[in-house]
Amino acid sequence: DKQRAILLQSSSRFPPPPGVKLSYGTAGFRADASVLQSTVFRLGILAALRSLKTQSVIGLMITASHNKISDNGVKIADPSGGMLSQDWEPFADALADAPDSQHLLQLVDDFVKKENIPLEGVQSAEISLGRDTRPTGAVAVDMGILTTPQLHWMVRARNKSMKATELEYFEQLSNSFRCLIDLIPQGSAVNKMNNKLIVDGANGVGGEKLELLKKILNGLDIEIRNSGKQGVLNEGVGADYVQKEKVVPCGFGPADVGIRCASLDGDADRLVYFSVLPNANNRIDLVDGDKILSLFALFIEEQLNTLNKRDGDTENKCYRPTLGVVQTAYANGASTDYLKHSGLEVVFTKTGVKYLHQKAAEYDIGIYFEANGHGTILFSEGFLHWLDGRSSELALTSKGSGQQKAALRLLAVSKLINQAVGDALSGLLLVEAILQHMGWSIHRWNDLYHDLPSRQLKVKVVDRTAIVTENAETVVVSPLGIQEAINAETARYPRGRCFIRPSGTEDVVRVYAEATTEDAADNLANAVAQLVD
Ligand code: 16G
Ligand code: ZN
Repeated sequence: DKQRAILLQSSSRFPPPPGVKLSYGTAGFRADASVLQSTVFRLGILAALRSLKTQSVIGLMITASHNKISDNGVKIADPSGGMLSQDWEPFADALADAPDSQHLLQLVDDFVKKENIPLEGVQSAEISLGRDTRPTGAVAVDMGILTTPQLHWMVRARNKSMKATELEYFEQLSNSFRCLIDLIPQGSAVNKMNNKLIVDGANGVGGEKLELLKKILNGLDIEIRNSGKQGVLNEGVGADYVQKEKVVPCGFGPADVGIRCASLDGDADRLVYFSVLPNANNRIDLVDGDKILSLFALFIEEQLNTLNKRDGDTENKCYRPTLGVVQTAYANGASTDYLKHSGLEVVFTKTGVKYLHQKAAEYDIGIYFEANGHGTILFSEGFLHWLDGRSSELALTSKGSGQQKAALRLLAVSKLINQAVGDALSGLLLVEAILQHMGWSIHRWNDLYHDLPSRQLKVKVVDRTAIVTENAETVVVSPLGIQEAINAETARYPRGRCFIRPSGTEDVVRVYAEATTEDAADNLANAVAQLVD
């Protein structure tokens, strides 16, 4: 009863703003920061209940990622470090929408009963709280300013009884990066002249953290721009801007032609690379998430092949782990063709990290990326266990062999790459290590395949939920007739591909079109946008 009274009293201090209905979408709750107070308070309650239910540490991250500075958002990290289990999302929606404290209390009471959540006599709830650099993110007791992936990483580490401070995070990244660099075959080091990397920090938390990480890194020449001291978060900078507009971010220009550049988003869970085109009015060659995915897949395949090379006489301890690549409909068709031609298994899910992550977790090694630059590589416990054993064995029987090195590389990748969510900082280090390993420039990497021209549009509609899709958002099933019209339009273009979907983060319907020329992609997108209007 005392707890009930406290809940009633404290929640009445944060009444929901009238007329605002929020839902726990693709990336948690996200809206203009001014309407989020009660939502954040209420999601705090959910986090505590989730912690009690799972008897684990739960994460709460305050960020609106690449969205404008006046927005904010809040989302939960589950014990694994992944996204909140989807079967709790309806409860999150109900909590956020409860009209007053009484209803809120009732909801909590019912849910505690239904889910059988232990409230007393056991371990108390523990929440790790993180925030990005937004001015509206201030909270009393927290883990301080973090990137979103750092918070997810820490939650995961805590629940594995590992140390989980920022220092451990940085050390794990720099040690495993060092390990990959030390394992580079002699003679393939990239020309030192081309070794420089310039990073756009989106005026957010990622640039600040990279400055810290850089201090303990060897073997990388990084210059960081837009690290938040002057410019405005995500304004004319950052991975979302660079990927969508295909121009240089603020602070970059003609002087950077020929240099490898990368861009993070506002909370550093997205990463894209680019190079500035000469004499092209600040246009860039974009190296997006699909190409990062392709680079990772290629490297992993190479290591697996080396590891499993038959060495003649001995009975080989071969273990073919399942390897899967996960994309969404936004993946450029040329990337999918390239991956399939390389013999990889490619599967598709709906847009949103939680869907890709879940799918990737079905493989021993699951690599996922959205074209926008969010992605990571997941390793199954079973495979890592086998790999550990195999690697120790090889250290005894054939130390220094190609096989042993391949095993060590895969182990290092599993430590470097964030197993909880896509992480721009760890992704960046892996890209850099692989480029050095291959001896590749950004141009050689970009030449793996050539993107088909594509166009994205958004259409404002009265009710975007009227559009219902299936098949990883590639087919509209309602309203009837639209898909037939899209098909007819698409058929007019060689290699045409087009789909529409309701956005999960904005009140719009998105249109994506792809074809063999810029004009064709534009025309197809425009024609289909008309159908939606
Ligand atoms: C969110 C998602 C991102 C997705 C984007 C699509 C997470 C952490 N982020 O930013 O994966 O690409 O939404 O936005 O899940 P849209 O639904 O508005 O197109
Ligand atoms: Zn983000």
